[in-house]
Amino acid sequence: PRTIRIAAAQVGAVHLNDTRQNTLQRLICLLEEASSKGAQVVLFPECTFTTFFPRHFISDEAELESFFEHGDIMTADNTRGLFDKAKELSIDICVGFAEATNDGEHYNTCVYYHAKTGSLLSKYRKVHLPGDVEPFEDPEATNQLEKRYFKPGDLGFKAFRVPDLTDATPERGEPIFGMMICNDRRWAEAWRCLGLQGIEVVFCGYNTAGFAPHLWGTSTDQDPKEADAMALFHHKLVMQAHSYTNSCFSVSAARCGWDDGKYNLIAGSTIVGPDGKIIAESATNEDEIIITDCNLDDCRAGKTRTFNFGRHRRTEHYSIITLQ
Ligand code: CDT
Repeated sequence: PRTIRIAAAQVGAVHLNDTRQNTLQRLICLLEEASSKGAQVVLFPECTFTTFFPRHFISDEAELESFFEHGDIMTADNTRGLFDKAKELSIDICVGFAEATNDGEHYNTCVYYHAKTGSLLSKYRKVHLPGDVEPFEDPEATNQLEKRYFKPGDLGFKAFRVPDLTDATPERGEPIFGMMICNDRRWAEAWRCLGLQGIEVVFCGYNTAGFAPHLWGTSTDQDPKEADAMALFHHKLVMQAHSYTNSCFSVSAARCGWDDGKYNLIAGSTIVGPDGKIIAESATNEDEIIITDCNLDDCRAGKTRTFNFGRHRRTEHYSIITLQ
């Protein structure tokens, strides 16, 4: 069988003043724990290496740049330790980070690192950037300034094959993986772009505010408990529904907990099967590994029957989706 042991590394609170070395060390510990449990691939969250800085209005350019990764993510001082450890343990990792390019552009990015070859097999830049360009007037509001700090991703939704994880069979080939980042998971279009490429596992790291009344705008968002439960419900709803309608596994990893004791991010890291059921789920809002075996052949039933795209889709009615 084409079975892969996949883990999500949930990362608890990361405060504004936490040192990068301390955060990096926590990520390495999580990777070691996943390795001791036999993981072959580990997903880390969105913007893994720092606190989720888009909640803050940062006007000082140098301070803002300090949250971004510059240069080669595999060898830069602030991030190298995780990639070196992945190589040492022979585990592939998918990890999110704030990317500053040599041309001075900024993206919300993740990469898939293939341990055996020590190389990046794929890079994805977040397409759906939530939030605003301008901060809220209320100084107490939690901002989501992704539209200010990042450019929309320019790499599309590209599935990719990953060697060395399973014994490839001639008729199925190597596993087909794809990546999205946080808000992307709410968009059926993102999933379908991957689904149409025969995706078998979708990886998605996230930072989702549990209580941020200015952001969500729903009737439940004034009560912190209700708001948190609703955000968690919507997270699971989209992961389960879209895994089902694209007949694929999905893995999600939260950056969660109370950053600075003040900003609540939901937990709820999950691994979902192609039938839409949750197979593994985090139990805390702290650093935690969830892990399970995924038999990719379980994707076949959906892909050949109910969601056989070639037989059942009616593309003549879908053109409205790509009109402006
Ligand atoms: N990081 C990220 O994309 N967070 C968003 C928050 C929504 S803003 C209302 C999310 O979709 O989870």
